[in-house]
Parts: sequence; C-alpha cells; structure tokens
Amino acid sequence: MTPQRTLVLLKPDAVKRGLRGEIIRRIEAKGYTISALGQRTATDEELSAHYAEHEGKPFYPGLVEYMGAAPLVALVLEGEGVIAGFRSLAGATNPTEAAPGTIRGDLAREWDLPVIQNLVHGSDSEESAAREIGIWFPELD
Ligand code: IDP
Ligand code: MG
Repeated sequence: MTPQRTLVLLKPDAVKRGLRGEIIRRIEAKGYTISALGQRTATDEELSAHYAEHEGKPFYPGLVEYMGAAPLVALVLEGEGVIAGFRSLAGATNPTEAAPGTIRGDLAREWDLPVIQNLVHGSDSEESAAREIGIWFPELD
C-alpha cells in the first residue's frame, strides 16, 4: 500500500530566520519520511494554483506577496496519518493561538502585517495533498 503523503512548505519567513533545520528536525524526530525536498522562489503561477481557495479574501494579495518575495522550501512527507500529524505538529494558523510545543506556537509570533506569517504550510486533506504535490513536484505524479 502507498503510504499517505502530504505537501509541506517552509515559508520564506522560516528560511529568512534560519529555522529550516529546526523545523526539519521536528519532522524527522516525529518519524515521518522526507521523500522530496527542494528550495526555490515560488512563481506567481505556483502560488495562485496553491492558494486558489483563498482568492478574493482580503489577505490574498499579501499572502501571494509574502510567499513569492523570497525562497521557500517544499517537501513531500510520507507516513501513516501524516496529513493530520503534520498539521498537529504545525499548530493553529494564528501563532498567538498556536499551542506551545507546536512549530507555530514555539517559533512564530504575530506582527503588524496584512498577512499572518506562520513559518509552515501543510496540506489539509488527501485531495489537497495530491493537488499540491502536483503543483510543487510535478515529476512525482
Ligand atoms: P493554514 O495555513 O493553517 O492551513 P489557511 O486558512 O489555509 O491556514 O490560510 C493560508 C495562509 O494564509 C495561512 O497560513 C496564513 O499565512 C494566511 N492567513 C490565513 N488567514 C488569515 C487571516 O485571517 N489574516 C491574514 N492572513 C491569513
Ligand atoms: Mg490551509
């Protein structure tokens, strides 16, 4: 059986703050397999496909600007329950509300900015994971 997969992004704030190693350490310590990994600056096409569900929301222009302004790291993780498991490691969207012990709760905070900077993205369902892996790693499809 193919293990469950999820698409994770270490967002530009994670790269700028030198937190790639700390976040990947948490993923590996949890026991998930990293089956693909690459760093690059996202294109507008990738970001509009990735964040299609948020188009039209007030924070959308700020979101695309934040995600495209500097390099990010994209990863595919594998393992039983990895979609929910990574979301649990990441914590709540708003870093002020994210529980201590989570990536966002321990390492992120709120700033006076139009978009929430919260270090990581993780797919929220099997359908999103398949769609997002196709955007960031089309060669894996
Ligand atoms: P998630 O990343 O926890 O799945 P989503 O609701 O999918 O959260 O939102 C995508 C990203 O958009 C968030 O991670 C955050 O960077 C940003 N975002 C979400 N909601 C807001 C908001 O209400 N204000 C500003 N930025 C937001
Ligand atoms: Mg989301």
